[in-house]
Amino acid sequence: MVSSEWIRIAEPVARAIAEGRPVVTLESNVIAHGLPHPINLETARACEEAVRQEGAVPATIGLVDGMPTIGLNSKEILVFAGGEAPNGSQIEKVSLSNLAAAMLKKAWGATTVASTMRIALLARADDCEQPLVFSTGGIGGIHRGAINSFDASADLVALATTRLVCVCAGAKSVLDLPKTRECLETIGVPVVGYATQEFPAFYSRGSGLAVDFTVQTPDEAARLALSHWRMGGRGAVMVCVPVPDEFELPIEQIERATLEAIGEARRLAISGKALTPFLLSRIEELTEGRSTRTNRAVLINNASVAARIAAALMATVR
Ligand code: PSU
Ligand code: MN
Repeated sequence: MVSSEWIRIAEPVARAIAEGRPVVTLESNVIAHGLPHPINLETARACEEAVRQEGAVPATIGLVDGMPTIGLNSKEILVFAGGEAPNGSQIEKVSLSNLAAAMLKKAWGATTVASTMRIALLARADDCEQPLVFSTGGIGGIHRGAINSFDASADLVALATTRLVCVCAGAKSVLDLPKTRECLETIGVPVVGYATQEFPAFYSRGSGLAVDFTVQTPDEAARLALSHWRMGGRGAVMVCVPVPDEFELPIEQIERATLEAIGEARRLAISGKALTPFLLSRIEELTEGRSTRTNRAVLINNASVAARIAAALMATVR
């Protein structure tokens, strides 16, 4: 374990980076707050395994006793999956605005797309430009009703400012996808379709919205990302991988569950940070677990594609 006063990097991760081998970073919020127990634990392990299968090193990121940790060990992942810190308190959802506070409080923090990506960049030495890859299910974005609530995920801010490849199945379909898509364009994030022309809708393969560019191989994705950064791009490149066919859920079915969950959230006055976890868990119940099965497949498939892109990036920059 490579540690400083404010960061811990697991040995295999530090070594891979020093030797220029591919690494895939993964978030912990989806483990603690995105999937039900015990599928969350099994999925977290399966994602790491998928990364290893493709010859890359997985690095799941979270806050352990306030310490940003790049490469959680299996005991730590078990704690995140249980949702409860060793002192008995609930594991907090940590994004950009509460990261520093969670560190000072020495909290166990489940990091979102935004905070995970930010911490991921700290895995490298100051002078190291090694390209990094991050993999998740669906990014956060502009919530439905944002016109009144102003609820837009800090994931968008992180995507605009964090230079790595973000592999995902588009944005979570509980969001306002057209507005999220517009926002990605505004902030200059290339939205790349992995063997698709459409911006995926997370549980479903298509949304009717277009991507900026379609790649067919990890190598093409790597070249697009490097070209974006060479032209001064300072943010992420989003590589959108549609859910594998056999796990796709019909968009009407998900939409029905989503509208019902959103209605309930409104009646219960659930908003802000609590909204996304609430919607995901209600949709899980309303679809009798089908959404979870699909979410799991998306996460594992994305981790595997991310590992191949990481390998292609390393081969290209070498
Ligand atoms: N996508 C999923 N499951 C999740 C999330 C996204 O399939 O649990 C989580 C991610 O951690 C993402 C967060 O960063 O939701 C966004 O939350 P918010 O909308 O509150 O920013
Ligand atoms: Mn929000």
